[in-house]
Amino acid sequence: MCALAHRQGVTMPVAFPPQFLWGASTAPHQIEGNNVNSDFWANEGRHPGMERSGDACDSYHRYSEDMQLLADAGFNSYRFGIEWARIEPARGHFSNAELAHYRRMIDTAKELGLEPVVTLQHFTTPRWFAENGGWLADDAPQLFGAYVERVCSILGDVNWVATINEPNMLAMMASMAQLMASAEASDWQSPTVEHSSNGESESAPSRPSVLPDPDPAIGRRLIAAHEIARGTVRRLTSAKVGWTVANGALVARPGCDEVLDRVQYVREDMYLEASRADDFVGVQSYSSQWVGPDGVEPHPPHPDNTLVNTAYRPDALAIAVRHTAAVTDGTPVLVTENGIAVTDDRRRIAYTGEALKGLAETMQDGVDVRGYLHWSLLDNFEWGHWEPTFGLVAVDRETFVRSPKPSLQWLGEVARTGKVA
Ligand code: IFM
Repeated sequence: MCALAHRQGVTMPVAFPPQFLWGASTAPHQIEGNNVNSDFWANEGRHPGMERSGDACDSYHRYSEDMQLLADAGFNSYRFGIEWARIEPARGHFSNAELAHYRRMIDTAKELGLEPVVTLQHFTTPRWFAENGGWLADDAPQLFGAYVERVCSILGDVNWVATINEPNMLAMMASMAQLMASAEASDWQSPTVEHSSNGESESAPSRPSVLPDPDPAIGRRLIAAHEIARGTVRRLTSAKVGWTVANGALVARPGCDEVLDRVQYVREDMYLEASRADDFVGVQSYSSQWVGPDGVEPHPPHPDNTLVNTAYRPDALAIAVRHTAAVTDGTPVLVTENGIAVTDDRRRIAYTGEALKGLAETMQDGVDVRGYLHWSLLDNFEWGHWEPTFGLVAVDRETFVRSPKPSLQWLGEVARTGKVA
């Protein structure tokens, strides 16, 4: 698979291959609404500054409208998640009605010509699982495995399954939860909103440092859970199976290579190494950060910073893809998230165009990239905040009316033609 055709020494224009997956990604808790049996729902509103998900985008009921928008614009894929807290709202009690709901979503995607990329766990777990000790409980991998086994009953003809979304962020969220618990009255710190800014966000307060490292003990537990789930998906379906890893596109300052290696191992590489035996690895990248003598440096304040206080770095995707390919020893890459939280949609188009050109260059250099799924289809619940808008489509949170932004048509055109203008 190569993005660039070479004929008799002549370089043809950059183009993505015809079978390339073009889509957008979502996560159940962020768009469905009323995920009342989940651990995140139970904690919403507990901290000053933390907003509730509530009805979210009501995609639980409006998923076909959402998928239709994608299909009409020219995309051929949709990544969405199955919510464990709905499938197994009480330990050992599995809901056939909810399994049927997600099966209808798979059918709808297929009918519309959208290849479903299905995530089995995206940050949230059932409340009972959290009360059982969460991912650190001895039986956590087996409990996840039991859920995955049930879900496989509806995945027979699904070709792409991601077991766990951003296990490294999940493990980092556990470190953050400990910090938050020791400062109960402190302002809510979303795991996906960086601390420092003077960019677009006026409501995000300045905070002193970068996000904490993921807890490696939880990381090892998640790897065990992933391996059980991978085996189950392979046994019961014919899907390609992998997981999706958050990639900070970290770059060493001169003389700081050893610090980078140390930091990158605990933040990313232990999870990427676990992808070596997978059928694909999901790359999720938004921005890039320097690593100096003291570790990861905060995003520098800059007027171009995004609504989640990250630097405007469309080159991050190519850095992330190259690093992932190197650490996984060539596991096929699916870009499962890339995007930008901005109010000005022209900046989303500019950012995505640059990111895609960088992605094409990685493919010219031989990286096996199978698709690009933009984060996100809809403006959605950004883990305690509604202000950061990542969507190709705006959503009125009172009426749930969807309003496509110009970026939806623009990226749909890229999908249809395989070319970035
Ligand atoms: O919204 C999140 C998503 O849930 C996981 N990856 C990063 C996104 C943007 O912050």
